[in-house]
Amino acid sequence: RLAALMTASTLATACASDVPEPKGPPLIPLPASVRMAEGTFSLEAGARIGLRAAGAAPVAEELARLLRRSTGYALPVVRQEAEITLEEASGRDLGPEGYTLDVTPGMVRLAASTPEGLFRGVQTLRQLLPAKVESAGEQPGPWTIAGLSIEDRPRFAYRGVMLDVARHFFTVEQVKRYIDLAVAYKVNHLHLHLTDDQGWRIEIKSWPRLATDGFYTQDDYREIVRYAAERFVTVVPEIDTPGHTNAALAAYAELNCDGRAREPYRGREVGFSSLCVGKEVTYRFLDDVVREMAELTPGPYLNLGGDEAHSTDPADYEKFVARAQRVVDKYGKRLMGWAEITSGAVAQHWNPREAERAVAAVARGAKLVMSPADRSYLDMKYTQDTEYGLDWAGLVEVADSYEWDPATLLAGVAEKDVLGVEAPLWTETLETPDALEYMAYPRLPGIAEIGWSPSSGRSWEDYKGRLAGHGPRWSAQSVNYYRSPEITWE
Ligand code: TNX
Repeated sequence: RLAALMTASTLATACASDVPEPKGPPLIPLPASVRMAEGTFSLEAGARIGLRAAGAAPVAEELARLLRRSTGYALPVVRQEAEITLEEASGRDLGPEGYTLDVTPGMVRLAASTPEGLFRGVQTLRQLLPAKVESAGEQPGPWTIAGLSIEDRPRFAYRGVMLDVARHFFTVEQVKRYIDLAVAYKVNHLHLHLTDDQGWRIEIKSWPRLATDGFYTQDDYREIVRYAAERFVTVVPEIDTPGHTNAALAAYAELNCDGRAREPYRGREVGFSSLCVGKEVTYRFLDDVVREMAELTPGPYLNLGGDEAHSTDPADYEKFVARAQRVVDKYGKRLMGWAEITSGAVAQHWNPREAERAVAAVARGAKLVMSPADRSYLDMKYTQDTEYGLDWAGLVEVADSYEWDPATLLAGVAEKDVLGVEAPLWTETLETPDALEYMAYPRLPGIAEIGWSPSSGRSWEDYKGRLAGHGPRWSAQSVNYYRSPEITWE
């Protein structure tokens, strides 16, 4: 009997047993369960994509588009069982994002309870094919996949990336590429840090002077939201308040307590700006901004920041957040913020030196998104010599960013308190897509795996072997990734 049973945990410990088990495919994130099977599937020129699931035509078309580019095959999408079939899971609920994937010599069968589950499964299928499948131009075959059977679903519901488009602005096309690269790792939230001291990057129609230079019109923003939704990614907009607001304080004099407009700011300091908590105009401003952002946001969350409000009096801070919570409620959204926020449904743990804030948020009933700066901040330098980035939370090599668990990181925070994980990318030092990619790859896939895969199956030794196989995938897409010496790249 050649077929070997491998669960996530035996995959990781395969070499410890006497019987040599076949190495699993280098998938990231590691699926909940992988069983190798006999035989090999080969994608041939005459293959079709069979669609037998309601609402999943865009998913089938997206798969076809991807495979056509590199194989050059026609790959028509047909409404019957075919060589690659996408279907509704029969008789069982795999959850909103779960899927099964069976590869046999005659057929690839992907099944899920939702189109979203099929989309996540398509990402696994991509990674089972040779790296050249990611190329933009036609490549020679063969296009084979070893027989196997996967059953998979995520550990956490929220697996996010954050992009700071305030310190440096990134265009709609650049954000789309950032989304494209991240969804391959089953990321399902894009948190956009839209405003900060250095810039206000989203058009607000009722306060037209906020965004003047390098910003998204509301139509641009809708296009990002639409593009993300097509890939089952929820956009979480962040309007940082009451600190990190110099751009607004520069645009509108009346938002300052002294009524005098601030100078535009280009530096890297934090904590020097604050909305004027005592003025009613502040709440008209907040109401207008939250209303317009809520209208633009199909997802449940509105993030109002709340971090590093060092220039806001603590009592004023509490007052401000309480009113902000009411405004967000009024427009039917759930308040999200950094761990300092004293209200809200979701708080984000970020500062390793202030873990007690995250624990306090849990005590107030919030769920946590875990983004510890010394693990998941993609703007931290890898080594002293890294050309870009900051090091206030330390140097974060690939192993450092991978070897932690959201449910055991903080005393007083358990699995049930955790909504998920996020990898934020702050852009004080990053001006180009190449720089973004250099900091995000290869760390972002590790954070995505921490959010998706069962902790029992994860180990650095196993992960670094799988990660090595992703270098050629990034090369095929011209991703400017960091060739970490911790990895023996393929
Ligand atoms: C801390 S994380 C900040 C940001 C900086 C970042 C740089 C957080 C809530 N605040 O304003 O850009 O560090 O790593």
